[in-house]
Amino acid sequence: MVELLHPLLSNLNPDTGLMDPYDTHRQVRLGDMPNHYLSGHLHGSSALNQDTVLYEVFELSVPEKAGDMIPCSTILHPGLVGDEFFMTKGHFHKNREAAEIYYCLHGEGLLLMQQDDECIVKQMNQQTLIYVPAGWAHRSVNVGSEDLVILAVYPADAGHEYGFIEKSGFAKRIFSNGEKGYIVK
Ligand code: M6P
Ligand code: ZN
Repeated sequence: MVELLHPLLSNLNPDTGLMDPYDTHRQVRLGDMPNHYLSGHLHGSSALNQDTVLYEVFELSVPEKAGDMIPCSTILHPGLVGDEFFMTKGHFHKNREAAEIYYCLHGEGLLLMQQDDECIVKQMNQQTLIYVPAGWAHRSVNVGSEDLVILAVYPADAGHEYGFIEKSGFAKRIFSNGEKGYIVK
């Protein structure tokens, strides 16, 4: 017999990204990303340390089966590792047929999407909606001075595959231009 899920309700604050209630809250720290930034970790007089929280994800738990969808908020804090802006790890979906919807609620960011040799960079500001088609790896980057807050919705059976990106990165990286802007390289 198919077990029906009951409707779920949460309050998602568009400015802070906090969800109430939520089922899971994940904090990703600099120490969790040893291979993602070009400059490595800690150098110079950086105020960062291994425990610095770069981003947080609040999620409602949904059974990981086809047909269901997972709603989550991401709060990507502002900052730099070396001269690269704080970013998410980035991932493919294990299920390459699973797409994803991003809706930016607050802040200024970029969404990198990559498939084979193609890497596309789209700007995200409050109210930007981006459809990430199936098969494209995706990574968010905060290029602003405030938290970047995103609502993402994706198929519950999508799964996250981090290995390829951790090893090979994205074809484009986002650096500070030393003032308030960014450079794509
Ligand atoms: C978005 C969604 C989540 C993802 C999160 C952080 O909220 O895409 O599925 O977990 O960003 O990104 P990552 O998993 O790449 O660290
Ligand atoms: Zn995803």
